[in-house]
Amino acid sequence: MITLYDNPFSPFARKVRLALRCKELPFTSVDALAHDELQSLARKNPRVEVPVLADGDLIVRNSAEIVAYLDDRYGSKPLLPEEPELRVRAREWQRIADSVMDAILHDISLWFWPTHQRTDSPPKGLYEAGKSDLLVLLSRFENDLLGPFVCGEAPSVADIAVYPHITSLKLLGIELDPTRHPRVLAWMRSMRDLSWVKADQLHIKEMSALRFFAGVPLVYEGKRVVWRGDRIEWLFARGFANFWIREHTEGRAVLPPPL
Ligand SMILES: N[C@@H](CCC(=O)N[C@@H](CS)C(=O)NCC(=O)O)C(=O)O
Repeated sequence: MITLYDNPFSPFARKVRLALRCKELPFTSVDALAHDELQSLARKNPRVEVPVLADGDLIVRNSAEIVAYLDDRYGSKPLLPEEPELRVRAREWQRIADSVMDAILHDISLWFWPTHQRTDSPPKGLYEAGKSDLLVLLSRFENDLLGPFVCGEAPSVADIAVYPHITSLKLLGIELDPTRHPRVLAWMRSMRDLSWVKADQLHIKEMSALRFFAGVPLVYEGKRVVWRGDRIEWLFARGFANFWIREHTEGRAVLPPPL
């Protein structure tokens, strides 16, 4: 029996749910970032991060390792292509999604989160720097798409890693442009047409309604933000180190436990 320590708003958890649904593996989802689940999550993952997958007694942490494990254990509908060149491409786009797209989107979106009641404004120029870097990545993605999916005819780990990030662009006011990004838009349609992507969209919709229904007390941390390395790296590289240091000094930015 598979249990996913999950969260409806985590792009990494979404990647794993998409892998499970693509492979038609039944699973139970636990919203592990909710207050009353955090201690239990900490026992499974010392970094207190989702996703974590429990397959019977086996615990697998970190989305890329979980998807690789699912491919190793459950061969049907492999998420890594056969050819070495395509495997390089699939892994590279997964890494770009996990470490660069995620970092930028995380850093510029704090003021948009329904779980955080921030009353301040983003540091001047942060949103613009994020938008400009995301547009560079989108152009690269546009030029690199091989077919309806990143590696050609079949979806791979690259598609399920990138998709959660691209779907969040609209919320941040970043629109895909039919003249600059026609192939990315076609790829979005190919993704949305997959029955297992549709099923997961429904899951997110239902969980959001449950979590943010008027009058329901907030089940997530509302003030402190856990900052992983990649997210700090992008912020510092773009000249916003002072913002992070102030956040940390004032107790709003915390780091994952080091071990
Ligand atoms: N490298 C990890 C990253 C996972 C990650 O950053 N998870 C975030 C949610 S998107 C998390 O659980 N953060 C802890 C928190 O927000 O309390 C993976 O790929 O699984």
